[in-house]
Amino acid sequence: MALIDICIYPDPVLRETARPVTEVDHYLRKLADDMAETMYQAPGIGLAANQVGVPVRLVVIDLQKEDYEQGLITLINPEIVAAEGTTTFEEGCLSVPEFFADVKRSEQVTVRALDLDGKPFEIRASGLFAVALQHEIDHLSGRLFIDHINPIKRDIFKRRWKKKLKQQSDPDQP
Ligand code: K1U
Ligand code: ZN
Repeated sequence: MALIDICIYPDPVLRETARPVTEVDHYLRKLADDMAETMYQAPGIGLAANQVGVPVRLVVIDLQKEDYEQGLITLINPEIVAAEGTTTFEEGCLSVPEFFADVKRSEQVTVRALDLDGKPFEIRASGLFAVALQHEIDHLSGRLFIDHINPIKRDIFKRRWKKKLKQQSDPDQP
């Protein structure tokens, strides 16, 4: 297994629509393994392939540390096939480090996907599991959690982010 660099906002790959997986082969399994290791090391509870610079429809999630029964789950070509209710959760993103904001999403979702053997499966999730699934599936459409926050907060975020990036590239600037 190997660690992969996580792409940071505003990297354009984060805005790409990921292409569907057509073959579950050795390369895809290796990418899923490396993504899981990268997610654990970050640490995070999920990771989408766009975030490691590969725009394909592949997601890993592990919520065991958050007291969920659900351990590592790999989802290939995931699709939300049903959604119910609404919930608000303070989200973060490994591609937007150190920024957190409340996001309103569906409270329960049913997701259909393929596993690493290419076999279809369906999961019904609620709470943080449902939030994480929606957050990761959004990544595959080039959508970030900051796209869901109110426009005033988003403008403040964008201004602060620009300043932070400028400071990182030229630490002597005031
Ligand atoms: O996609 C990502 O960037 C991963 C992201 C997933 C996520 C977090 C919170 C709500 C929805 C989706 C993260 O894992 S950010 C890190 C984080 O929230 C966390 C890290 C360790 C333990 C618990 C949470
Ligand atoms: Zn994210």
